[in-house]
Amino acid sequence: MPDLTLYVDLLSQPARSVYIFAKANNIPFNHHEMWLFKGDQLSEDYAKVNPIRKIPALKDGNFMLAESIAMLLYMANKYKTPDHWYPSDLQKRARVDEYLAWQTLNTRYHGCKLFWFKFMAPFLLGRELESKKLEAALAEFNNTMTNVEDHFIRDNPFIAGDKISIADLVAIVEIMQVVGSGVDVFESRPKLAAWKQRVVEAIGEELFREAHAKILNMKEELNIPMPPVAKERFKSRLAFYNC
Ligand SMILES: N[C@@H](CCC(=O)N[C@@H](CS)C(=O)NCC(=O)O)C(=O)O
Repeated sequence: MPDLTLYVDLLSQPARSVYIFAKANNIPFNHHEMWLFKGDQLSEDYAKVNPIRKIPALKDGNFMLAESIAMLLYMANKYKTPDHWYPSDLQKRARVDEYLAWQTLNTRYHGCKLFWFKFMAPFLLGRELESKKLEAALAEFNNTMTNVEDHFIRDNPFIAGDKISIADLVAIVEIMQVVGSGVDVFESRPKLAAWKQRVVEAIGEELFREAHAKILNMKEELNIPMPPVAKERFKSRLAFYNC
């Protein structure tokens, strides 16, 4: 059995990034399936792996790690993955670092907010959110996508230049979360759509499809009863996004 275990639910965008990275690089790992909507992240057993109780988590022997970006860099370093994922070239690496620093309060935050507005909040509250709120969240996300195109992709095939890096992987899983909530992000953005196609080809179409099957089929998830403890946990997040 491999030493490395990844605790993932492919509904989660950070979980998809570590899963895709490990698979695309043929890194051997135990796939520990977690179920966010059932509240697996709240169990005492999981708290021993990740006391922050968020998904994903990485365990390598006795070493435990939270935070997907740290996991991606750990795997890139430990398994000496091809240089393009986290380039040794100073300025290319700085481009990757720039996106990884920026995305937290931009693609990740605004993408998650839209996902919560379009999907989680109606499910938890039993009603749609006011259209004004939705429009504002959509505008913020659109502004973020313009920054991704104009500042991060520019005229390059990928964020760090000619080849895919961790930055592209983190960006695509974040954007696909919004696609999963029913927004056609690529429709009026040919530059972003062309970049997405290059990212999918670099990752491999089959792996990309497999990793995104769950998020692109979100409605199925809602047919599974959510235990009260998980429902309360998610309801407590509504205020974070100002739903
Ligand atoms: N910054 C963390 C975010 C982890 C995170 O927020 N995970 C969410 C799913 S996307 C989660 O576990 N939520 C469940 C909960 O809060 O109970 C990372 O990149 O790993």
